[in-house]
Amino acid sequence: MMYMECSCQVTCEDPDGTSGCHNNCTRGKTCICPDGYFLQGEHCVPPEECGCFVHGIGVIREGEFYVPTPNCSHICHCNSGIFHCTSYNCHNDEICEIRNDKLKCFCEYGYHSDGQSCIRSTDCMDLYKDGYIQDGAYTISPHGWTFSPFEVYCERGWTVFQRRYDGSVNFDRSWNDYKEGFGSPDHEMWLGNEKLFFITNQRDYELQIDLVINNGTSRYLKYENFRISDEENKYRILFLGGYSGDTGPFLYFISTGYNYMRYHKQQQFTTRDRDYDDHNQDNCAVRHHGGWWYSKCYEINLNGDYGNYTDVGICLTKKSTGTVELQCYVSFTQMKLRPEEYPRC
Ligand SMILES: [Ca+2]
Repeated sequence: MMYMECSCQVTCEDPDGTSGCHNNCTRGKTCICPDGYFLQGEHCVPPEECGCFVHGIGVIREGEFYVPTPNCSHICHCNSGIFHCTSYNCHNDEICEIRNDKLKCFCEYGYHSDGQSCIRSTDCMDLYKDGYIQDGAYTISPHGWTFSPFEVYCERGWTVFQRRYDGSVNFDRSWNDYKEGFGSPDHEMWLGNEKLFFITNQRDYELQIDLVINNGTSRYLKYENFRISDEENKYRILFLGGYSGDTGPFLYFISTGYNYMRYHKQQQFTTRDRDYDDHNQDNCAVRHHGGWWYSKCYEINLNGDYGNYTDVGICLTKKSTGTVELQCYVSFTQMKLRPEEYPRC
């Protein structure tokens, strides 16, 4: 063993060293095993000598398990440093496969486990409540959705449906593209109006818009009760409730009680090939190069030009003493949904 500053001690019971790290670090200098060795009792041993070592995987933590067979017919739990293997079978709604480098029975896509059985994942909050807390792409299937489950990006329980940060994805697209969605969950994307309709109509959702300005400052706009209609009603914004946010003086008139999205409430969606805006002479989506809930035309348009004006970024309108000007300083946008019943922090 070596005598050194506090470090994370890996043991056969705790191969990540998380508990040893915590304990040892409160005591300052201590004796720990050299790199590559695990503490077992009072001795340092190579990992192969730990009781719950698996070739190709490593040391399995005490209380954890691994599945040794490709068809998930057995499961082996590590108890008191020894594997105890029993027969194992995937249920009807489960499939045996490797996800995140781990082989086991997983719920089918669009479903998640509540510890007992597989239940439908209708949004990211369903997954988050059942322990899927890592940000990333997950598969959901909202109530009423009869097509294949689809991927969304989940961020601490929020379901993200729009994101832009470098202008690499073209947002000047057709009605059908906006209906189906485009881009990919962890990059620039529009989830799709049809999916958005099904998500927002299964319960009440709050809408949050995250913005980053060119200088790196993060801001947000939040609205209670956001819901859109179906395609027959042109994906109109049916509900848009109370506003809150921290846009402050940077977005000028926010501080006076005005909010951008309110201008778009009750508006139908317009794309370059379907004009449902309030502008008699023009199609706002053609003029501003992206589908949106235009009126005549917008006060916020997160799907419009990215970096085509003097400043780099997405444009918002700024009204001051009777004049209207564009300010194109938003470099990052994200639109996301969370059920209203989620407790406020
Ligand atoms: Ca028009």
